[in-house]
Amino acid sequence: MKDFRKNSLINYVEQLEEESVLKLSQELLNEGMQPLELLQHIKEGMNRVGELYERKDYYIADLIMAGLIFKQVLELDKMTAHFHSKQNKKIGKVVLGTVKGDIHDIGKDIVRGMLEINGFEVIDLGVDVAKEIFLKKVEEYKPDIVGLSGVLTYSVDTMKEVIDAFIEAGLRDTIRFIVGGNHLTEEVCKFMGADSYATDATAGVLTCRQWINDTKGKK
Ligand code: B12
Repeated sequence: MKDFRKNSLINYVEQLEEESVLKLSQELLNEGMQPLELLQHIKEGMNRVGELYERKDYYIADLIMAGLIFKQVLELDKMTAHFHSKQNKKIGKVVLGTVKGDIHDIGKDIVRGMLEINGFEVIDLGVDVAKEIFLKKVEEYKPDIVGLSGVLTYSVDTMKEVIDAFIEAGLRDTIRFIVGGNHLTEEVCKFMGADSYATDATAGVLTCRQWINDTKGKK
């Protein structure tokens, strides 16, 4: 029964059935499903939307609709409580942003929420962020970690450009870089010169916590 409803949810997302997605999400949360599990199912539906777009069965308007549905799920009370509650005691500081040329922000916003509930202060620079802005904000806020988000293939090059700009400015050794996006791999991470990568928020936040626990950052 549980699997049936989980599959229904994924199908509703794929079919962009906004009302059904929201209704079933709310029901599943009320019945005790954990926000992180719900997130995984919605994400699976989004992947299918992406595949339909790639096959040209869906258009850009469908991607926009999928994005709007996802954002509404994140605004359900139990999701907001999970992803947006801030801890008073701060364990570290992260400058986070989606790199230039990329305006996808759903994943970044989830990462921000999860970092915050794990005690990080997050300076969120938004989307389409130029390397100069990352440099300026790092000099201003002196974070432990910089998180770069990007889900487009060409964002890999842009992320590398950001890290290269820090090397040129002589600031690379003062911080750790974590890059995130569901197409990233160990190999790509090495190519960019990042310290780590994550294809989901939970793994990324765990890495950030380990860095703080192990060495209190590189500073
Ligand atoms: C919704 C969506 C959109 C929406 C975005 C709305 C928004 N506010 O974000 C809109 C309509 C704007 C959009 C536009 C485009 N999109 Co789009 N989009 C998607 C879609 C369907 C879902 C993305 C999403 O939100 N996923 C859910 C989130 C939760 O997952 P996530 O982003 O991966 O984030 C998780 C992890 O990656 C990780 N993470 C992410 N960032 C970070 C950062 C750090 C530091 C860490 C630790 C972890 C981390 O944690 C997150 C949570 O677990 C994807 C398909 C897909 N499979 O992802 C296509 C997809 C990403 N889009 C695609 C394309 C092609 C486009 C357009 C170029 C289309 C066009 N012709 O205009 C434009 C590009 C616009 C631009 N310049 O950025 C392609 C990219 C292909 C490629 N290989 O480059 C995809 C893969 C679809 C496809 N299969 O073809 N899109």
